[in-house]
Order: sequence, then structure tokens, then C-alpha cells
Amino acid sequence: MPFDTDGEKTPMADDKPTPSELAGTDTTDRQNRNAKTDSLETFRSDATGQALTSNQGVKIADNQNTLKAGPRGPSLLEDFLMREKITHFDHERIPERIVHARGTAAHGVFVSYANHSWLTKASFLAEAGKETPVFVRFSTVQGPRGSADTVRDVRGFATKFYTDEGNFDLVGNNMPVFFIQDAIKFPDFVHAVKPEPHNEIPTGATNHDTFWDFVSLVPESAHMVMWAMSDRAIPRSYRAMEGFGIHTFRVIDGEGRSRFVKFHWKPVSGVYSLVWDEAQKIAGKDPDFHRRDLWEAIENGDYPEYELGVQIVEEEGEHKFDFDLLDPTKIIPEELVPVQKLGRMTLNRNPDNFFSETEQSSFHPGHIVPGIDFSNDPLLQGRLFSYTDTQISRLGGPNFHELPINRPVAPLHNNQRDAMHRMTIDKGRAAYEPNSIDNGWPKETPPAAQGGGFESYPERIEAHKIRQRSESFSDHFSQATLFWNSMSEAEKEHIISAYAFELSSVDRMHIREREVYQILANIDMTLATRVAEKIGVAPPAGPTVAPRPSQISISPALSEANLLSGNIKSRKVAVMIADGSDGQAVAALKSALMEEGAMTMLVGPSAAPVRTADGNELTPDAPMRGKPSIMFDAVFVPGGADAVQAMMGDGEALHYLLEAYKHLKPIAVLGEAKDLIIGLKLQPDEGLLVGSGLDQVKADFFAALARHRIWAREPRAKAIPA
Ligand code: HDD
Repeated sequence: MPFDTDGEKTPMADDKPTPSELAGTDTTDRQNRNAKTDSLETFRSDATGQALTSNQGVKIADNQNTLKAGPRGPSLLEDFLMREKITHFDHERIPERIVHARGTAAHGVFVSYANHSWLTKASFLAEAGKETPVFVRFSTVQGPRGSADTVRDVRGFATKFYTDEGNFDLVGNNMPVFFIQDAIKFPDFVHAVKPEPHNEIPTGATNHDTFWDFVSLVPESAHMVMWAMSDRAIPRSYRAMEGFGIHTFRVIDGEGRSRFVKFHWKPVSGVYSLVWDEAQKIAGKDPDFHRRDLWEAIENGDYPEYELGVQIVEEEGEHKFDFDLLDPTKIIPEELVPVQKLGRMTLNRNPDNFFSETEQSSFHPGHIVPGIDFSNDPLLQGRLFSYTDTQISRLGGPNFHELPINRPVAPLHNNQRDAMHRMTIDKGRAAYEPNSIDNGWPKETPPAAQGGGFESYPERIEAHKIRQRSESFSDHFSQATLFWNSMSEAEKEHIISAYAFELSSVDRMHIREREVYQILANIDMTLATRVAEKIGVAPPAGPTVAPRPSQISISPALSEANLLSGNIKSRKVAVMIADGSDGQAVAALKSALMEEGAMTMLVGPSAAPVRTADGNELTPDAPMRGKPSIMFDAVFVPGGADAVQAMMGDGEALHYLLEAYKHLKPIAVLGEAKDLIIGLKLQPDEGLLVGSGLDQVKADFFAALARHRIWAREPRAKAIPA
């Protein structure tokens, strides 16, 4: 009988698992199965009730002690169990992704709204109600695997559709444009944005000399940098952001007709963001903020949903815009070409194992299916090379497509063979084609309107082989200006503050000046002047590039102010409680919010239960310190004289409210809790609501929650020292 060091008996493999042990292992009986998650079942392993073994399946009798020459003697090399365990451990880490290293993912399903075969022969869009399994990975770009979620950065939004005609990967971002126009510049851009080479600072951020040196020298980045300095770079959650395929793609119908499209993901819960001070604080208090939100939403059955849409441009319309469709630094304004919704994606199942599924998932913009094809966007064309190449070093060879998460649900057969970590056992004698030994199998499938083999769109090309950028790619500022003009006043202030914050960290004065004079002055003079005065740079004299006429000057679809869902589903409200709180008001709020799909969390002075005014016990979900107001969308304080009295003398409780106020959140206080607002000298406004009972404040509180922030409060909130 093995004993551990305390002499306790360790459980044996033939001991039956207790019911509570079984309750803790939920991994295989999750709901929301689909063809892909079922295919993963073969690879899932559940150790409940099983013997501990070596990798060779030998049962282990003692996992506590190395084999030694006597209890105090040297360890013996022959201890194959110790050697196997340590060797495997020594090699547990694989290289992280060179970009987008920090990420998290979920399984889900895509459902087509209709038969879209008039647009594309892609089978996953061919029928109303057709379901296709998906796996989606969200990420930041700059930081390493362990960096914080809420940094100012672009977010990756990569979707793998496991269609019945093979995998289609839509590898996009939460911003519709990119920093550069040609893939050959990508290594330069990434070297500039990554932490500086001498001290590896900053992590997950762009407030450093090399980034601003590069972007101020590369005007094609101007439009994307505007997005990166906007609220889009600090999303409230992964389900509160849009996704974009960015490049113009082609879609091909059953008759071979091609159209250009841009892909969009529209979140059903609307688009809304953090505020900068909050984002920075969350990075310290909960670096896993976005990861946790996605995980918990799915575990709670509050499934994130996104609609897939396309902007469609007929072949004949390719040149009708004042920008080039092939230029990835340009959007097609939605006012010129509206987004047509094709279907809905629901993320409804968390992975069982982060490494096996999320970390080993590998996406590739070159994974397309019949009915979808590339355009000549030079950024897209370069990406088509990079993604397989990077997986070969990241995942150790060319067989990464065999990893369970990457395997298509469509059958796969070809004559590719061998290489590191081959898992498939190919039968047959002829690994070549044509062959007669295996009767010619596997055989080609001719293209067809449905179920056919892939055929590239036969675009006619007649050109000289040259290294040259098209003249039609030369306007770098019009759409940056369009973005600026489309922002609300609050959003404009945030953009000015973001540039000022970032450029203030740039040591070299000539880089600050170049960004203001050569870039910002060509976008908007107010923007340039306001930033200049905050970073110690003389105001610019004027633009250096003549503005170009633009088809539209404002695009409302670009402003988050117009992208809220109008409801409060999934919003989180902190309820501050202490001994003596009005428990009935707490219960009433909780059920009112639940009716609207929102949720509450009780925060107390500690994790210990409090006694309500009517003598009941309420257990906080977290102490205030563990769940500060930065983690919520709104704060509610019920009445109760004793509770309010205690909060008045508790710096943490006062800070809780001040911070929520500063971050422009809806706050509702009832009864005696009014004294907190008076004590803190806060002015009631459309989102700071005071009432004697819930009925009095409920409608305004919920309306403020749906608007997400009280922007009108922002000038006053600046005076708050939170
Ligand atoms: Fe990329 C990863 C998105 C340009 C080279 N990229 C990567 C991921 C996303 C994007 C979301 C993470 C996928 C995942 O979750 O595993 N990349 C984009 C978008 C771009 C873009 C939207 C422009 C429109 N990327 C781009 C260029 C190159 C790369 C121009 C190279 C020439 N990207 C890579 C890569 C990565 C990658 C090095 C790193 C890890 C990986 O591929 O799998 O190959």
C-alpha cells in the first residue's frame, strides 16, 4: 500500500470515485454537441476512476518517490517513470504565436438565414437553417501569451467553419482596415510594434518610440492608427465588438459568376467599450477579464451571438469608388454599400482543454471552400504564404492539420505522407496519382455548382512583372478623416487623449513632431492641434497633403454611439451590501434585471454573509476588493440606515462609488444611500439616480444601462480623484 510523506493512504485506482468527485468532472457530458465536437470525442480523455499510468500504459504504484539506492542514497538512472515524467514536462511549452499570442476560444454553431446560392455556391450558405460547426479564437495582437486582456490593441477574430465541403477560416480583426498595404512590410511593422529589443518594454502596448517611429514614417497606417486610438481598441468584452474580414474577397455562384465581398461580424449585443482609465486598472486587477467574461457567459448559457454579413460589389462596380477595393487600408462605407446579413453564429460551448483546442488551433486565410476565392489585395496574397509556414515551426511540422481541433469534418484523402507526428494510418500501396495499383484512388472531383472540386476563379491577368504600388493606393488620409468626422464628441475626446497618452511616452521629440505634422495635420487640424498642445509640440501650420474629394464625409455606422443594441441583456450590475441593507430591494432588483437578461453580483465588505435590515442572511458573491466597480456596467446601493452608515466610514465603499461615477457608469441609490451621494458631493444626473424605492428609479436606471455610459457626465467626472 503506497503512502505519501505524511503517512496517509493515497487512493487506489480500484477505489470507486465518489459522487462529488464525479460531479467535478463535467468535461464529456456538456450539451451543445455538433459534428465537430462529436469528432473530438474520440480524442477526449477522462481520468475519473482510472489508474495512474505511464505513457506506455503501465500502472504506477508510487508517484511520490524517485527510485533510489536506499532511502537516503543517490537516485537511479533506471527510473523510467521519473525520467518519462520529467522529460515530458521539460518539453511542455511550444512557441507562442508571433502575433496574436494572447487569446481564448469557444465552440459554436453557424446557422444560415437562407439559401444564398444566388451569391455563392459555398455549401454552408446554401440552405435556410443549415448548421455548420465553428471554432472561434479571439486575441490581442502585441502582447505575449500571459499578457493582460484589456490593453489598447487590435483584437483578432478568427473563425473556423467546419463546413461539409472543408474548412473555411475567416481570419479577421475587430477593425475593418490594416496598418500596411503590402505583406512584405509585415515583419517591419511587427518588429516596430513589439516590445523594444533592448529592454522588452512595453508589454501589450504601443506607447513607445519604435511603434510611433514606424507609423509616423508610413502614412498608409494613418487610418488604422485612428481606429487603434479609438474606443474600438478597448472593447468591453469579446461579445461587444464587431469582426471584419478586412480584405475584399470574391464569392462565386453555381454558374461561375463572381462578385466582390467584404465580410462583417455584427455582435447581437451591440458594440460598446471600456474607458481608458478602467481598461488600465482592469489589466492589473483581472488580466483575464475578457477571457473570463466569454467563459462565464457560455457556462451561464448566455451565449454570445454574431451575425455574419457581406457588402457585395458586382464585378462591373470594381472601380466605382474613390478608393481601391484591393487596398486593405480602406473600408467600403456602409452608407454606400449596406451589409446584408447571411446568418448567425452562436458560441455555446467552452473548450475542454485550453492547450489542445485553443492553443493548437491554427487558422489560415488561405483555407477557403468552393464558392469563395481571393482578390489580388497584396496584403491578403502575402498572408496566404505566412500562415502555414508559421504553424510548421509553432506546431512542429506539416501535420498540424491532423490535430483534433484542426481536422475538417469533411473527409480528407490525398497522397501527402509522413513527416513529424503523423497520426493517420494510410492504407493502400500507391501514394501518388495517377496510379493503377489502388485503382486511381483518391480521385479528382470536377468543379460543379454543388459538391464539386475547388476551382480558382479564372480572372484574366495581363501585366508586367514589377515591384510597384498602384497609384490607386496613394490616398492615405481621406478615410482617416472620414473616421474622425463620424465620431461623437465623446469619442473624439477619447481619440485626442489616446494620441496624447501614447505620444507622451515617446522619448524622441522628432517622432512626436513627425506624427503631428506629417500625419495628424493631414487628418484633421483640430485633432492635430489638440494633441500637439498636450505633448509639448508646437501647433502644426497646416496639412502637408492636399485633401481629396470624398464620396461621403460622415459614416454613422463607424460610431459606437450608433451601435448599441438598445437592451441590457448580459450587462452586469454590482449591488453593494453591508449589515443592515434593505434585502427586499436587493431581491427586487435582481429579479427585474434577470427578466431583461442582465445579472447582479452582490459585493460586501468581505466575503462573509451580512444580515439584512429584516434579519435575513445575504452572502456576498465577492468582497468589494475582489470585484471592484471596474468589472461591472453599473452599481446599485439599496437603502438601510446601518449599512449606509458603515459605508460612509469605509474608504473602499466610497472609492467603489467614486470610481463608478468617474467611469461614467449608471448608479442607483435608494433610501438612506442618498447620503453617500451627498457625502461624496456627487451631482445626480441622467445616470446617477436617487429614489426611495426601486420603482422610482428602475426605468431610468435600465435606460442608462442600455446607453452604457453617461457621456454628459464626462467633463464633471474629470474632477473626481478616483
Ligand atoms: Fe495575421 C495570426 C489576423 C495580416 C501573419 N493574424 C493572426 C491571427 C489573426 C490575424 C486573427 C490569429 C489567429 C489565431 O487566433 O490563431 N493578420 C490578421 C489580419 C490581417 C493580418 C486581419 C490583415 C488584414 N498576418 C497578416 C500579415 C501576415 C500575417 C500581412 C504576414 C505576412 N498572422 C500572421 C502569422 C500568424 C498570424 C505570423 C501568427 C500566428 C499564426 O499566424 O497562426 O502567420
